[in-house]
Amino acid sequence: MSYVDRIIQQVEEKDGDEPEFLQCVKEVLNSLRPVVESDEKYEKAGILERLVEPEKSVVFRVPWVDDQGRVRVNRGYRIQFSSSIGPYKGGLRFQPNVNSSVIKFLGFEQIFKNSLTGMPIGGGKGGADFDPKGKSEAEIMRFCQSYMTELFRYIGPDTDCPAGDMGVGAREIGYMYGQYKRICGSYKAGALSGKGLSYGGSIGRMEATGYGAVYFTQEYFKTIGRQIKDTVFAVSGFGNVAWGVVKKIDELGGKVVTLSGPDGYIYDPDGVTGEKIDYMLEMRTSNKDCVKDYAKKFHAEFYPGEKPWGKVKADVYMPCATQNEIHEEDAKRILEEGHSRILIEVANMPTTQEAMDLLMEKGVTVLPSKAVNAGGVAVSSLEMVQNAEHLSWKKEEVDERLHDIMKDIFCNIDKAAKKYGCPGNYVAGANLAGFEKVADAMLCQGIC
Ligand code: 2IT
Repeated sequence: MSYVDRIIQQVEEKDGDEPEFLQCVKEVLNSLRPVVESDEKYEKAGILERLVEPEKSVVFRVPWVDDQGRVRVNRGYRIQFSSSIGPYKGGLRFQPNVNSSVIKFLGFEQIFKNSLTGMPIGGGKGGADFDPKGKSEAEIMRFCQSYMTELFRYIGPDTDCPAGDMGVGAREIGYMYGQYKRICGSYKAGALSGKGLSYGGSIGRMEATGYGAVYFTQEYFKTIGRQIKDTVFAVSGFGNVAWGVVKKIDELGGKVVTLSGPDGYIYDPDGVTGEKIDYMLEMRTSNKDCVKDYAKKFHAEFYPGEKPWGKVKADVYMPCATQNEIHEEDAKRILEEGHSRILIEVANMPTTQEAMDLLMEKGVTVLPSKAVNAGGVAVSSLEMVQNAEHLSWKKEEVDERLHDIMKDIFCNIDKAAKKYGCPGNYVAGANLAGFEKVADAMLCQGIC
């Protein structure tokens, strides 16, 4: 049995009850065959068996009191997956469907994504099965404070630096940072990123994931002679990531015609522009978790319970909502609709393996999320740099560095795909390029 097959089998046996984790381990390991099976040094050093096992993971109780005085308890997580190339780095997700499988898949992805940024950051992820929907401001603050009261002992500027993810934005980071500072008794700004601009945050962090995704898209477009301004995009989601994507596409003259939420999708053939973009932020902070209100306010079409894949005419599909939102039947519909041949993943792992295999087999170009959305964590890392320097950079400086990082990522994954004999397969290219640096660091540092 080959090295890759042996490790996949081992993960199936040990972690077979964690479907999302198993899904992303299989995707990554299968594409690493050309490198790990070409030289026995990887197997000798146990690189893969070490990579699939988190260095440390903590699960903890998060007790808090709701506005009615009732005691509530949620489950908190922090998985510190790999510190081979730097301190653990990765977001916190507050969502009811958070469990150890979801956090482990996100943490595993983060190892390779962070490596692709070229910054010295390891991989980690955390969160809680807390549902921000319908919670009051005071409840959110109490929850964040309680969460940090346990998390604080595991993080720090040189240890582990969490940031936001779904359900965790600037407001939540603010409450968590306040509690962290209080417990520590010192101002360690680099222990959290995504902070507000008045207390150590980086300008441009809020936009970074979305802007980075569009800069990345521009690099790919150069290879096929396309421009953002002549392109119609179908986007899903309406949160922070979708917002940044829509804002940058609009600025560059392109058109976004859909947004989605758990309640369905909206189709706005005039394009999401101007005040409609600002309204996306209002929808997120309202904690209602739906997009129907957009359709009402701006006279757009609303399709309850549906997703836009293959249902609207667009040149490019850009899932920005959550994992596994494009299933095999969506992929079939995209192929039948026949207009779009480009899928740009922005959410983490938005495509199921079956859908991905089908689309790629039929020649659809897939740009993988761990490369496309790396701009978010890249600017988080720039925030850590600014915090270490006790300085704040100007908008132009952050934006220029983000732009350069995204260009480099595209160039590196394209090169890796060619080097290992799968030109144009950006999914494999991203895994291979991300892996190279991490594996090299592991080989240098001995068995640890
Ligand atoms: O998925 C991601 O890369 C994030 N949620 C951002 C992580 C970070 O540390 O900025």
